[in-house]
Amino acid sequence: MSHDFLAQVSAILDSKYILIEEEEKAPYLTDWRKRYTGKALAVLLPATTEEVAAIVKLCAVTHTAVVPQGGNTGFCGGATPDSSGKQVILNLKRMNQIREIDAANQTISLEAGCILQSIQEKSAEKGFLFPLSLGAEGSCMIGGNLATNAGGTNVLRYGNTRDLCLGLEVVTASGEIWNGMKGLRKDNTGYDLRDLYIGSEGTLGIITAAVMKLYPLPISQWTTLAATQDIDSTIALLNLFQQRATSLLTGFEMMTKESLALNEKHFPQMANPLKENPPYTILIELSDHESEEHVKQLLEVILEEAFETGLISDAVIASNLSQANSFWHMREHITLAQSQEGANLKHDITIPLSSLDRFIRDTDALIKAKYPGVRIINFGHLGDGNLHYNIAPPDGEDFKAFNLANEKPIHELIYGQVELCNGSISAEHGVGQLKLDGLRAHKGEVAHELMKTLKKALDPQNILNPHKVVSI
Ligand code: FAD
Ligand code: 2HG
Ligand code: ZN
Repeated sequence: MSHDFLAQVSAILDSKYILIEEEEKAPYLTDWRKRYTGKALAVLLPATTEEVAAIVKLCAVTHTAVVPQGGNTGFCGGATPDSSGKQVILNLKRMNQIREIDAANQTISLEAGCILQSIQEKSAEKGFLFPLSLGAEGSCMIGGNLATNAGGTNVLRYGNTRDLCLGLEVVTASGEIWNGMKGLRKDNTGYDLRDLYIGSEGTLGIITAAVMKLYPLPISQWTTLAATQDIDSTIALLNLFQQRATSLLTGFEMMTKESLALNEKHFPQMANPLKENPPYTILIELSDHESEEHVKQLLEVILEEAFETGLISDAVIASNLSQANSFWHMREHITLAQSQEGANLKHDITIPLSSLDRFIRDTDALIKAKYPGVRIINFGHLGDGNLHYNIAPPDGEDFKAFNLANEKPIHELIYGQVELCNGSISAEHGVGQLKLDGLRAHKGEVAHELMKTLKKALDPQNILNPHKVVSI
């Protein structure tokens, strides 16, 4: 069967785009965190939608499972094949053309393999903002962003990837091409297929192209770091900014003292500019389409009010772009500092803002009581109620042994608290293979069964990224 597949796929792709040697395949077989390594019959590199369709048709005929892959920066092992060596990876990096920037419609039509940063740059050249922004933007691809419904640092103002998408082109499990490339802001013609494919992590179809929204470029951006002493004043600070700055508030990120201490350990040049690394450091960004002065004055007035009411004890406003960038780098480097430290246990969760204080207080207390000395590396997109509530073993303890013994009960404890607060066990990173069991346990019976029904209907042979998200 596998020889059949390889023989037939060479009629679709030039042999240099069919990787079968171990050393050629290796870079595609392990995820970014090096948590999962799989095997693959081949890594396929198509350049057109028609090639993708022909490959998936062949997969359907030969019952070959296919694992779609973009930049391979995902955190849930969704783009890593299993260990059978029978699955093929379909990496879309050669599909990297921008098809059109429609200035009047404020949209960009582009192929799935476009790298996020290059989309931002190309949009800016035409005077537009493409607001999706995340730490992996130099290598993740829009197809992967759509497949995971990625979030990032601008969700507060512009929404997540789903909110930015107007149309899709998808290759279905039988190898047909669905052309939904419409740049419409209204289209109520029955079930929303676009929304079904977004966030489906390659389990329902292969996204080959998309129409995404563009926005006017802001003319001025002001970034500040502010110190808070506890989570209650942090939420109150967010509410103050939401009330006073309304839609000019484009970023509200939270970093705990422990997160920034870890950063400083691995990247000493990234020391917190606030005095004495406070319990919570908040990165706030305002963006404006009016004058520089307007937004700066607004920021100063709000910070003054926050000082006077005791919500913050210290603040630094970035005086230029390079200082603003250094604040953002500090925030983005926490993930890198964690991976240098060791394989921490990640919990990408959302909690309603009104329950965040309870969640943090209760969960911190439970974790500290049960696992004395563990490090809680808690940071995230606070404006969205999205915490990266990550756990590392006590300083000096072996990560591997700690994780082996404690991973499951720690996940259970944290996800139990998430459930008590009516939150979600995956805010923005998706499910992949990492949270397959978690989804089964926490999504709710009815929702889980409906998801399985959809999977069976759209991929009856179970060839699209099997055993990711849901198992059927
Ligand atoms: P991949 O990792 O290649 O794939 C992810 C999933 O999508 C897999 O299940 C894969 O099978 C599927 N897939 C990929 N392409 C397609 C396609 N064309 N059609 C169908 N399915 C497809 N994520 C956030 O949400 N917010 C963040 O702030 C954030 N920050 C990060 C910072 C760092 C340093 C890193 C390394 C990662 C971060 N991530 C973040 C996670 C990751 O970057 C996102 O999940 C991103 O959207 C994945 O894109 P990718 O192209 O790398 O996809
Ligand atoms: C971020 O917000 C990413 O920086 C990564 O989503 C989070 O490392 C993490 O857990
Ligand atoms: Zn994040």
